Parts: sequence; structure tokens; C-alpha cells
Amino acid sequence: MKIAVIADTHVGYPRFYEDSFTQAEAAFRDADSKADVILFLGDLYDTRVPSLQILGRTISFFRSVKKPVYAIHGNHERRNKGSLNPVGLLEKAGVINHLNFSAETFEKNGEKIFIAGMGNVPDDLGKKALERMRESVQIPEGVFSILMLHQSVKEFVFGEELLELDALEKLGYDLVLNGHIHARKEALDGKFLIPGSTVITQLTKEETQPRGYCMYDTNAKKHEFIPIPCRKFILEELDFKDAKLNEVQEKAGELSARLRGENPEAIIRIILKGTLERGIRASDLAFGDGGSLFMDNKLNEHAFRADIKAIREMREKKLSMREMGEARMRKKMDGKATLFEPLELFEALASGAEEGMAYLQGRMKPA
Ligand SMILES: [Mn+2]
Repeated sequence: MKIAVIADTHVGYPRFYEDSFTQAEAAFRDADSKADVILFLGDLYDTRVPSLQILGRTISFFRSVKKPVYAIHGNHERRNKGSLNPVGLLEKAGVINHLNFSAETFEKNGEKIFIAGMGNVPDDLGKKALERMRESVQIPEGVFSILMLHQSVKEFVFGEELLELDALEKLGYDLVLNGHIHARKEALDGKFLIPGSTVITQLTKEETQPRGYCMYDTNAKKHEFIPIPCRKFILEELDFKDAKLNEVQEKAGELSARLRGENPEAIIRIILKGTLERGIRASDLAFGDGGSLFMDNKLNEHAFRADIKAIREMREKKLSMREMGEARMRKKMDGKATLFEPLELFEALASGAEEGMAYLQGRMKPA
């Protein structure tokens, strides 16, 4: 059987909105024409509550996909227990199957595969969740078994309390598939796969690699990577030493004009590194930002490196900030609150003080 594995399409991603749609659609359309079944590993959407525009466009697209799609939700789509997330909504629309601490068997021409899925949980709850998965889903004998995850894994992501490849292998699945990590990875002799995202989100060196999806063959027990048409991403660096402002302006201008001339459609990022002449501030440099040209000014960075690093990390980790808040709250409130659900209050407060108040008032009414 041929199994297409797609992950992290981030449909609706604001910076490259149109790319997020066309590249997701290209992956699913290609998979639909070549595979028997399609597995999706989370972060279909970029937000927990996508706009009606975005939902409408994806529902109408998935109605045209003929092969069955089994999907889990990612951290970008995760909502509180009891709240419908957008992947669950697609199941209600009848266009995909949403798996979460559950499994289904798919059969074609007498061959069966077992597909288990666990939607994203916060990093600090990953091990517990895997234990719950082991208890609630029994792997049947004699059937090719697959586990779909959307988690950080220690071997690829820096962090504490993360899941480890060794533990994943011991679960006993024939194939473990993971989303969340946007670069393509392979481990455990091909029994662990990360296909990577279909859209560029971080503008890192790793993302200059082709985007696409994996096609796993259950007979050959191996996969091939299938690239999809994707807007080209070019990353270049310019290094300066005690440079004058006009020298920087000129060189950066020349390089961006040349790259743009050769690649009219590409996403281009130019990183300016090194040092400026004494007394000139990096902030005195001005560059036009033409939508898909990113001029990244890191000149004299050593002088204010700590600040920049903190700001950049904060921006990139908006979501994990939420996760950190949630984790801290869970720890502090463990067993202490009976009147309300701490995480529900957290979510309500995150939307605003009034929502928080309304939530508490709702809980204090006599049952
Ligand atoms: Mn993602």
C-alpha cells in the first residue's frame, strides 16, 4: 500500500498567505493522484480559530480530494478539552477523519493498515500522553501499524522533558510519523519520519531545502520524498568590517537587485553581519522592504546582542509562552482549585479580562 504523509501546511499563515494555500493544495493533490491513503500530521491551519474565508476555502478543497485523509491536530490548532478545533471541524464537514487518542483500520485490496493518532499536547505532558495512548489504543497483531504524532522530539529540538526516539521505538509501531518540526528528518532506520512543512515559516538555512511530502510503501518498507512546486527561498549573508553606511547600502542594494533580477518570484533574505565604522549606528541604515525581500540587519549586533536575541525568541515563541504559562498554572493549581478549571480560566483570561470575569461568574452560579 502507498501512504502519503503530509505535515504542517499552516494554511492561512499571514506572511505567505497565498503560498500556504497553493503549496498545501499542491501536496494534497499530488498525494491524491499517487497514494492509496493520505495521513496528515497536524498544523493544517496556522491558528486555532481560522477565519470563515480560510475554513471555506479548505473545506471546498478537501471535497475534491478522493482518497481518504486521516489527520491529527497540531499545537497551532489545539484548544481546551470540550472545544472543537478546526481539524475536528473538518471531520464534522465530512472531508477528513480526525484521530485523537484513537485509531482506525484502513483496508484496500485485502491489505490492512492500523492508523493511530495523538493530537498535540504541551511538551511537559508528552510522556504522560504517550502512556495514555499506550493504554487506550491496542496495536493489533499482523497488521502494519502507524502512529501519528505532533510533538517535539529530544533528538531534534532543544528542550526539557521531551519525548525520545528510544521510547517511541519501544511503543511497538511499525512506523512513527511526526509533524511539528518543519525540516525533513528520518531516524530509526526509516521507521521514524518527519516530512517537514509545505510552507516556509522561519526563513532559516534549513528551509532553503525543498518542501514536499513523503510517500511510504508498506511492501518495500521505505519511503521516498516527493518535492512539490514551491516558491523559491534564497538566503544570503553579507559580511562587513568597520564599514561605512554607503558601502553597506551599496553592496546590499546590488546583491538584492541581482538576486531579484534572477529570481523575480523568490522569497529573499539577506543577512547583514559584521561591524560598522565607529560611531555609526546600525539603525541608521534604511532598506525598502518589498514584501518578499527581508533585509536582516545584524550589523554591530555584538553591542546589543542580548536584547535582539530576547526579542526574537519572544516573537518566535509566542505559542510556547502560552504553553509555559499553562504549564506553570497546572503545577501551581494542581488539586487546589475545585470551583473552576485553571486552564479554562487561563484561556478565558488570554482573550481578555472581561472574558475571564464572565467565565468565573458562569462557574459560580449554583448548579
Ligand atoms: Mn507547525
